[in-house]
This record gives sequence, structure tokens and C-alpha cells, in this order.
Amino acid sequence: MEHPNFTIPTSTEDLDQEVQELLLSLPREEGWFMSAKLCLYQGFWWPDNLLRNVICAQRHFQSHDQDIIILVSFPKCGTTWLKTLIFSIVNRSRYTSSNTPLLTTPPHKLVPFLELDVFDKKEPPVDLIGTTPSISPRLFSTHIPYSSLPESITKSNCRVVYICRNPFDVVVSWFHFATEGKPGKLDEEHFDSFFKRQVAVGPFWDHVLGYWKESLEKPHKTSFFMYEDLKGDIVFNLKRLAEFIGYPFSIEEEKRGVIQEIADLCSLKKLKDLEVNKSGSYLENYANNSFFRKGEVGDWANYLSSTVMQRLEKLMQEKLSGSGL
Ligand code: PAP
Repeated sequence: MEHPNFTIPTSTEDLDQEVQELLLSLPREEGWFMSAKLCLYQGFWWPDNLLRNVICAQRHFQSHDQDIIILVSFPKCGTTWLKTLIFSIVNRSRYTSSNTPLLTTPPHKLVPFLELDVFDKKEPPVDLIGTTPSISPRLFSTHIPYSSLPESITKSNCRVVYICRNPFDVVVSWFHFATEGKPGKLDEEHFDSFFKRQVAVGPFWDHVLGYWKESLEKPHKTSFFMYEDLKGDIVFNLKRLAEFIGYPFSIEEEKRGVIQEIADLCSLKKLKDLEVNKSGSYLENYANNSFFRKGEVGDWANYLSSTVMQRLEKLMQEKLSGSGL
């Protein structure tokens, strides 16, 4: 397969200097459950330490019509799950469920984040984004909001898959992720502050609505999935997903139960019990097992009184009003 010629930076020292200067000029705040400060860049709150990578991705990432599928999410909306599903769909003729790399490699390593993995390096990995990437099709993920995506993604024909989740379950999930191993109890104030304070890659509503609108305007380019829908009918949604990314299941595959096999392989229970996901850590900071918890829909109801629940539901309706979401 031919790949376009594109330049990747041999060194990003100039960019580092530029970002340091930019950081001084941007609004900065303490973030919700973040140890790093957040800065407001293009309308969204980014941890200081990721801004450079986002800018580097915006300037240097080149997508290619056929071979890239970009998986986008607000954190804690089902990123890890979607990575395993897309990886399995795309590679189903290469691997079976007994030899898939998913059994031995954490999902985040198989589908790297642009801003956390690919452009985190001083010299971005040439095997992945150089002129002749060793992997095809390339699969990437990102938390970058639509309006800040590298132009090459929005202008090319590569597919964008977005996964969204009920924000109240996102709060629960994020709380447990952030307080892992530390004392703390999730209370109603945490929910309030998630919507009032600065949250990494937030505001949540703007993130979701940016991709929602895009999926309505260009359904062939961006497809919008809900975590809850995947939970409700995984087979139906896997078919939809496979079709959208250009790897539809054949009737013969359906009959052989290939879809259900992928669903089972990527189930929370299966992934959580794998040794590779039980131990070790992703990017040093995050234990691999912290990406696999309960995976329940509606867990938030266990933490909220009906009064607060009603108030937050009203807030959600206001924020999403008129969007059709
Ligand atoms: P990230 O954006 O930081 O990568 P992400 O994977 O989106 O995190 O979110 C983790 C959530 O997805 C966890 O939800 P919980 O805290 O409510 O339990 C995690 O359990 C859930 N999750 C991970 N893998 C799966 C899966 N295979 N099926 C369903 N849910 C999953």
C-alpha cells in the first residue's frame, strides 16, 4: 500500500520552547482530580504536560484515507473496550481468539493514543507514522476534541469512531480511577464539581457535542456510539461498527458466530482476568488493571439522592437541548 510522503520532526526542541511560552499566556487552573494543572487551549482544558503533544500531533500527524481509524472518546467513556473491539474486527483474519495479541498486550499499547503515546516522544516513532509504516491499517485513539483535531484527520477520508457514555457514570468511573489506592468516598459534591470545575479535555458537553454534530453532518466519516448501547446489544452494534470502518462481517461469519466470539473475547470479564491486564502499568503512571473495573450502566444511582439526581438530569437536558442527543 502506498503512503504519502510526510515530514515528521527530527527534533521537537523548538516546539518545546514555543509551548513553554504559550503556557505562560494561557489561562491555567487546578483541575478536577488532576495532579497536573490544566490550561485552556482552543476552548478545552488540557493537562500542562500534554499540551506539547497535542500541538505536535496537530502539526505533524498525517492521516491516510484507507489505513487509519481514529477512535475518539472523552476519558472513561469506554475507550479501552472500543480499542479491543476495533482491533479484533480489523485483525480477525490474522488472529483467532486463542492467538490474538490482546491476550498478551494491554489494549492501550495495541491502539496508541496520539497525544499520550505517539507524539509523546522527542522523535515520533517512524515505524508508525513514517513514510512506510510497518502496520496497516493503522489504528489510533485520542481524547482530542473535534475542533482541535489535526486538520489531516478532518480533511481526509479516514474513519472517526466516537464513544460516549452517560456523564454520571463517567464521574463514578473517573473518581475510582483517580483515587485508586487512596482513601476517599464519592459523594454528591464530586458530581457537582465535575460539571462546574475544569475537567481534563472538558467541558464534557462541548467534547460530546462536537463529535455528535459532526456525526450528523458527515455520517460516512464520523460515527457515534454509546457505551450503554454496546452493553445493551453488542452483536447489533458490532455489526454497525464493522460496517462503518469498512470491515463488514459476511453472512458466513455471522453464521459461524464470529461476532459473538469477538464480543466474548472483549468482554470486561475476559479482559480483566487476563494476566497482562492484571499486572504492570501503562505509561508508568497507570496500573493496567485500573482500566477494568465494574463496567456497569447506571452505577451513579448508588451515589446520588433523588433530589440531586433530578437536578443533574435537568442540567443534562439543558446542555443537550436541541441537539437530538
Ligand atoms: P480511558 O479513557 O482512561 O482509557 P476508559 O476505558 O474509557 O478509560 O474507561 C474505563 C471504563 O470502561 C471503566 O468503567 P467503570 O469504572 O465504570 O467500571 C471500565 O470498567 C470500563 N471497561 C473497560 N473495559 C471494558 C469492557 N471490555 N467492557 C465494558 N466496560 C469496560
